[in-house]
Amino acid sequence: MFYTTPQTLYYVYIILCSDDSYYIGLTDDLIRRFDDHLHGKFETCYTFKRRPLILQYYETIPFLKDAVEREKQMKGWSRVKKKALIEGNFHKLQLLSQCNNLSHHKYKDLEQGLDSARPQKSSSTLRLRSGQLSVGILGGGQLGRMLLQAAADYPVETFVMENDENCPAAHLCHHFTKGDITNFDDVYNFGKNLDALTIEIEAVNEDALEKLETEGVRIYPKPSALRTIKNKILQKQFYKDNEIPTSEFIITQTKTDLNEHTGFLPAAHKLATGGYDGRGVELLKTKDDLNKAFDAPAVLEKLISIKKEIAVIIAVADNGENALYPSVDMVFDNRLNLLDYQISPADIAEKVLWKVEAVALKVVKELKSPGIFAVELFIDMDDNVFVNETAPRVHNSGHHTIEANYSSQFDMLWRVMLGYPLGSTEHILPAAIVNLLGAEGYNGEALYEGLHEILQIENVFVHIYGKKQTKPGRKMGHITILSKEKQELIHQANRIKQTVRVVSK
Ligand code: AIR
Repeated sequence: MFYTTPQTLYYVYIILCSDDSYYIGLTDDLIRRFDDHLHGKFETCYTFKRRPLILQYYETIPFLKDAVEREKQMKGWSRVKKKALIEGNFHKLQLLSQCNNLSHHKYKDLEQGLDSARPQKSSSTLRLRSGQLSVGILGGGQLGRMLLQAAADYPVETFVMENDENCPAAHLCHHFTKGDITNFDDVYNFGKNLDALTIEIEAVNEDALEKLETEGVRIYPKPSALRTIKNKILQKQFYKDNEIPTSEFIITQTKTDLNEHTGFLPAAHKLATGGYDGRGVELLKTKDDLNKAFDAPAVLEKLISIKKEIAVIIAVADNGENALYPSVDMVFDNRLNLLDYQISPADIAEKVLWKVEAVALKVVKELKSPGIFAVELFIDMDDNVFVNETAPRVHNSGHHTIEANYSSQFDMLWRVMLGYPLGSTEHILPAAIVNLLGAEGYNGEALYEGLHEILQIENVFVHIYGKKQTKPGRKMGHITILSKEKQELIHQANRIKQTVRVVSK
């Protein structure tokens, strides 16, 4: 019987930095290492600051001792000599070496390209070879769908996991995986061969994300930031610990806990985890509403007399650079507790705007994570600013940016995840959006009424999310209106609300 021991291969490589200098390194996994350089893993290493980097040359060397020797040797070479090696100009190299240092012949493997250096199991090799990073999205709803629409413009291979193969994002990605985003194994297996992962809903398994992060998958937002935000109790505590203004709150574990806090009403009772789109929030105005309270861990937030609700979307790049979108006025449907329509830029005095932006920026800075964040804030009657809540992902309050801003929130997240420069957040035109919610009394296969009529209006854009089933209050789409005139935006928003209906067959 003949046994072979798997041989570890070492790679001595040369990277060209953006300032035209060369960096020489040694690794046993060329692809992963190159990726680490590209995406700033070596924050202290000077190559990171000199991005973008180009892998220029590598040699495959079977023994570590030889590889270390070779690395040392090449590090001592002049720039001209490195260049000759990269260009395969062996005549010049020979002259420069005066024929005494030709070890490159022994290990040269240029003809076969990157393939020859492919570690057996690394699926990222192929992707790098084709110049495409692979990025996964956990969740396949409308936010994932709009993210994928923007991805089509970038060199990226997209992956989506969701438990419904007919979800809004399923048919716009390159690879769909049916799975449970709250399950550790499903999330881990989905993410382990990806370069980067993002979320489009907070209810994902963050333990798996944490493990993936330690294994080198880049996660947007960082699992630590997600953990803080995902749980409303931790989120409120985070604001308090970082002296970020937020409404007063009490933590409750069971429904009966509330009996001790009737003096705190009127308040909003928010489930610690799992709520979104108006679900998981109950307004408790008086003692009589206590039966509506949640019998699970939750926060009871004192109601503020609100003049305005504002949202600010902020993008944060891997290197900490950030970009703020103009703030957005959010108008709520109190009955459904859902966003009714929104206008951007918000109509607020400059000094209040300054406060809003400063507070929103502080939230994002303290979260210490790259990604896209939506900070929702209240302005009270005295122009005090309070953070309501933060979402560590693309958000409903940024949908107008698709048409109204140079770089949309979706475009921006790709720039962040793929390591490109941040885009411009400037407005092209002021905008309003109206959410299309499933009409009361209709459950079943969705039908859209009134689209023909409203599409006759100048600068109106329809976004239907492709959800098969409608139900009362479900977010089924949104419509964007652009106009220089604020009155025109409000007028058209109301017209659209009265004209378009999502019913069922
Ligand atoms: N979403 C996530 N958090 C808040 C919102 N609105 C989006 C995501 C998610 C979808 O809503 O895109 O996948 C779920 O919508 P639905 O109607 O299927 O519950």
